[in-house]
Amino acid sequence: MRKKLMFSLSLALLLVLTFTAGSFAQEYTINAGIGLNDKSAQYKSLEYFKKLVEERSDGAIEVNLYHSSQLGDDREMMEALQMGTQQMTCPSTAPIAPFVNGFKVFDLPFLFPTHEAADYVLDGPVGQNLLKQLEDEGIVGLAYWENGYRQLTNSVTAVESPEDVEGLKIRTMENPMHLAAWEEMGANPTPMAFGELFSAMQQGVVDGQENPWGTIYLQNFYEVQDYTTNTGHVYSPFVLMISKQFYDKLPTDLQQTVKVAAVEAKHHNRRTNRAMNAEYLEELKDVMEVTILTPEQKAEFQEAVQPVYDQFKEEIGADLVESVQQQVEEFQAQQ
Ligand code: KDG
Repeated sequence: MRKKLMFSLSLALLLVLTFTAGSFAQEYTINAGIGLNDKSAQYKSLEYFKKLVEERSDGAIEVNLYHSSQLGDDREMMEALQMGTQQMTCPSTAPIAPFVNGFKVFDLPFLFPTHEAADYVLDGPVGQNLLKQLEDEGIVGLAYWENGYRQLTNSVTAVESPEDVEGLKIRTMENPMHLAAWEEMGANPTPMAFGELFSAMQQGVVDGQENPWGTIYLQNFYEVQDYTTNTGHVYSPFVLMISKQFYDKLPTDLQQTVKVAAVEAKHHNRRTNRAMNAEYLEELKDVMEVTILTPEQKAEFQEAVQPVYDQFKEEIGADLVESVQQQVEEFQAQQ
């Protein structure tokens, strides 16, 4: 009798344990999509994020990764986050500007002199305040990751000065300041989603584009572009973001798990991305004609795009532009 009771109790315990474990397993699914491919630093850091979140949530959160615009372009994915049909994405700040106007500030040309100055501003009050503003749009901004300094490529000519850019058809991200900067240099810019870019270059719809070295190499742009120049005309941050609808449904401890992992993966991302950009510039020297500008030549580009500041200062908000510039100066002074 006693044996029978013990057996029934053990069975009941087993059932309870199985049920509880089952109910914790994979309760939430994060589908995360990006435009770059699975060799990018962005994807590698998402893999790192996935590992952290799945381990620390004991499998309660499953993270599925989609690269190469499989879930859509940056704008479409942000809209999906708003609707709650996709949970996570990581666009450049440029296509975020139509959602939160203040994000325009980071795409001003030659704003950040160094990676570290960018980190200082993005991780500081101005950057964090802009992330917060995404919440009114149904999106939670988790952390700034890094796309990096953008460099020009084209299939027509070696570019050493803004005059060489004259008349080139350049694809830009969907952002008015990127368009304006290339117009100031005399190019013929056209906005386009990232997923359409390779074939547009292949078919000669555009002559060139601009992206960090890692992207130029890993997306095989050198197959359809002969020339590249280290214009470094803009530092492009990424924002790792999650659907507010989804995030609000997570219990507080799991929200914390996601948030902490996003920030840890930010460090992984900045480190990996910087190493990759340096490494792939060297690789590109074997497959493209690489022009490295002297500081004087670079200054000519900087001067050519200066009117963009006056053109957009009011639209962005003069206070915001000035506070970013002040913080950059503050950082430089501490060095
Ligand atoms: O995954 C990020 C891409 O979708 C995109 O933001 C990359 O810099 C980019 C571009 O040129 O569109």
